[in-house]
Parts: sequence; structure tokens; C-alpha cells
Amino acid sequence: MAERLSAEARKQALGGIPGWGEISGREAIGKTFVFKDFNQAFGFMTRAALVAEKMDHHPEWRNIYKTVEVVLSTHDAGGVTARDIELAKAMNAIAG
Ligand code: HBI
Repeated sequence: MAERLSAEARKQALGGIPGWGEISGREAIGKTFVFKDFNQAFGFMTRAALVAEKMDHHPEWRNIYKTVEVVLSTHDAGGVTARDIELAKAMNAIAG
């Protein structure tokens, strides 16, 4: 099982994933993606969902029109792990 990252390690990891930040009130990281329109937003979610499924690591996310709000944490570890960082990196790559 992936190990929970310390506050310091989380901060360090966040430096490598543009646009992601700590979520206040819980051990999680988040980013809000804004796309051209709903079609692009949902296309992003479709592709990201396939990557998440392949990783067996799933986001908490909300789509409002062209916006996708994403929160990542590792339930099994009760905090942020390398799996969250990996999925965040993949999402940034998918969003372009
Ligand atoms: N997704 N974000 C997240 N956190 C988990 O702990 C997690 C998951 N997807 C699947 C998963 N764990 C499975 O490994 C366990 O439910 C068995």
C-alpha cells in the first residue's frame, strides 16, 4: 500500500505538478481545470477516468459546464500518497 506523504513531502511533490494545491481541512490535493466548453471538459474526464481505472486510483471530482474540480487523496492511507501525485501528473498531461 502507498505510504502517506508527510507535510514536507507533500509540499515538495506539489512543486512538480503545476496548478495543484493543498485542500484546506483535509489531507488532499486539488486543482480546478477550466476548458473551452463542456465537450472538452467531459472529454478530459473520459480520458482521465480510463487512466484512473488503469491505475486503480480514483479521483473525487465535480463537473460544472466547462469546469472540472478535482480532489485527490488515498483513502487506504488516509492522506496524500505518491499515487495521488502520479494521477495528478497524468491529469495535467491529459489536460495539455
Ligand atoms: N482511489 N483515491 C483512491 N484511494 C484509494 O485508496 C483507492 C482508490 N481506488 C481503488 C482502491 N483504493 C482500491 O485499491 C481499494 O479500494 C481496494
